[in-house]
Amino acid sequence: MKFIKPYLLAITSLLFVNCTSKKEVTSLKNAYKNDFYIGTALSADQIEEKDAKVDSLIRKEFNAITAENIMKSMFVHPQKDKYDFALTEKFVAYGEKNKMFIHGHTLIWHSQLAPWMQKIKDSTEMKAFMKDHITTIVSKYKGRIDSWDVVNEALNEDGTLRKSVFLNTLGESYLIDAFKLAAAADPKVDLYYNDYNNEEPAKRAGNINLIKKIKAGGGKIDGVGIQAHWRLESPSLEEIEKSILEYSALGVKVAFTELDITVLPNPWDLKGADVNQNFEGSAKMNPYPKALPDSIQNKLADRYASIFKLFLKHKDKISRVTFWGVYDGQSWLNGWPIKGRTNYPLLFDTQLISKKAYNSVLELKQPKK
Ligand code: 9MR
Repeated sequence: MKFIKPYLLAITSLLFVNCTSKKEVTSLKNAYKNDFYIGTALSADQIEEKDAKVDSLIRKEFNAITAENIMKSMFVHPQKDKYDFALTEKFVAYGEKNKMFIHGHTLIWHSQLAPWMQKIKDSTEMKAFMKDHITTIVSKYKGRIDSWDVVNEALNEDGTLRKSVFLNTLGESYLIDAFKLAAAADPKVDLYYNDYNNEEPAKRAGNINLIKKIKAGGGKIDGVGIQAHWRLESPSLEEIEKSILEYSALGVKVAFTELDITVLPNPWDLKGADVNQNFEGSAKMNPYPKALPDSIQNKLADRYASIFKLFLKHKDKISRVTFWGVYDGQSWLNGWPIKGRTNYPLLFDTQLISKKAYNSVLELKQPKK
């Protein structure tokens, strides 16, 4: 009997050590901890920790966070003289409490603007808005938010500048000014330009020009965000790799900021298709309302594996890979470009169970014996 206790103790502690070290590796953030941050976008409910199961999944798997909506200008700056930081406070506190990398999304974006901002017509008023908006928000979180999307989606698909309310009132100098204002408010925070499809050749060329212009004009730009709202078949790995190489050759970090992969048919691929309401409720456009067939589950897993393999190859150039949402049930892709579909773009399903794609991403760091 005398010996049983120490033996038991030794076995229990061995088990404990094993469990904790196993726990260490079986999460995305731990598996990739020496490579780049693994982030997720949080909804308002997730910021408020409304669902304990979702919350523990977030804390287990991710070490970087972006607010999916609550920091956009219409929410944070609803009236000219009124800011609402209630949810941003919770978001930043959540990241700090969980020792996560905190990314701010987004300062200057033509979309989700408050109605009062949409009415700005002249350059004096717009200049004043930009100065107040950027300075107030960035200085408030100086030293607490780690990086910012300073400008979001300023480019057209052909690489020219989008005719946004900012371009129309201020001309292209607004881009340089936005980065200057953000750097003045927090000289140490990392500043990003963020866009979708900027891995495609024409838009990429426009994005490269833009980065060069910002730098030449004396703006501080530290990184480019490739949103990565991708498909099973495209973009090609070659274009993604070229983008990583060409952007990083400019001396900026590359982040994949809103990663998800749609598995549903795209109305724009069908010639002559009218995107409007026509497809709602159509079985053709919503082929997997109940479950994803194994064949597609496997395709998704292979696609994620090849993408992460490429990311690992260039990990020295990549700062962060953030998924646009925690699990499939929450994804914006269930509502866009057609409302009411069931999509499967992320690594966790609607029940929060990890999918085959999760294993394929993890296995790249834990090769099967
Ligand atoms: O996921 C966001 C969705 O909940 C909002 O309704 C939408 C409004 O424009 O914005 C979505 O997030 C977008 C992000 O802020 C910028 N890049 C494209 C994202 C998907 O539309």
